[in-house]
Amino acid sequence: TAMTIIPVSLIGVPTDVGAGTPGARMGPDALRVAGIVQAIAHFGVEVRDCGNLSGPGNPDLPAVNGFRHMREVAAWNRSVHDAVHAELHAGRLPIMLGGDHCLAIGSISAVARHCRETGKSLRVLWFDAHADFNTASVTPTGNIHGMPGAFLCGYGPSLLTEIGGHVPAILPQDIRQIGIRSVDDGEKRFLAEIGIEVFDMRYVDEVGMRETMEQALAGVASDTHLHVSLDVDFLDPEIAPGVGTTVRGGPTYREAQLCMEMIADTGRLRSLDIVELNPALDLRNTTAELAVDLVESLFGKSTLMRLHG
Ligand code: EXY
Ligand code: MN
Ligand code: MN
Ligand code: MN
Repeated sequence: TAMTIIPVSLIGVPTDVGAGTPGARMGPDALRVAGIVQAIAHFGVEVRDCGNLSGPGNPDLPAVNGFRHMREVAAWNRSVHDAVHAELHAGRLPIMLGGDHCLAIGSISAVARHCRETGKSLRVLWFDAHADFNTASVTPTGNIHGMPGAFLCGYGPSLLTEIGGHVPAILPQDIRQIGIRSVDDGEKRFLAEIGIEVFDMRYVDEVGMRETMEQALAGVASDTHLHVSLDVDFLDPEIAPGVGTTVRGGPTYREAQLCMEMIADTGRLRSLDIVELNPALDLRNTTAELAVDLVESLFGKSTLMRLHG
């Protein structure tokens, strides 16, 4: 199996301007306290903690034209885009320490731009309880962390769709969503209309996580840049209480580990978002520690030296 030997850069993104419940701004430090640097360095990978990006605070304002905090979200994501693009250029593997899921607008648009420049194909694995594909006209909340998928596919105001310099940043066929179990009505229609491949919890229940991940990874090749966007609300709230938008019926500890182990086996992981961790809602930092466990598996923790096969 291919182990990742690419040097890693940790980028703290202490935003919660895209979320309905504040607290994710404390996520980056909770992940550091849970030992994310040491956990990755353990595998012989060079790790640089770039510290936290800065951006606007959370003004906690109501929605305007269907969006809460659009300008603040755009400001954060311009910084995220530039930081991610710079690390990819330097040949490094950027890991976003979030922060709410709006940060995927900047990270994935930078990844897509880099793929365009280097002739790589892109596969985004979106692990989440939610689809995050709302638009201004259908969102029930105006919270932008429920919309990044739509902006990345080119649907939305130019302030948020043009951050990577190319509209759309990505195509629906670049994405696979895993673990989904809470989708709004208008969002459901939109997902079907543009053809997003969704492996929802019903599907995981019916075919199992191994088959689900084999399908989600199908077509990943030696020229593929694999981006993982890991929303910790993907996990069952019994094991991951430290998130603002829990939804019952998520993957177990082992199902989630299997996802990460199968990604490690591809050797194609090149960028990662860890988002929506809310330390104000966590119990003794257990959700942060769980996220670090999953990162260890992404870097090959569970890979044994096999005698056969
Ligand atoms: N679909 C709901 C909304 O748009 O408000 C909830 C979105 C939660 C988004 C979290 C981060 O994944
Ligand atoms: Mn570039
Ligand atoms: Mn979510
Ligand atoms: Mn999300």
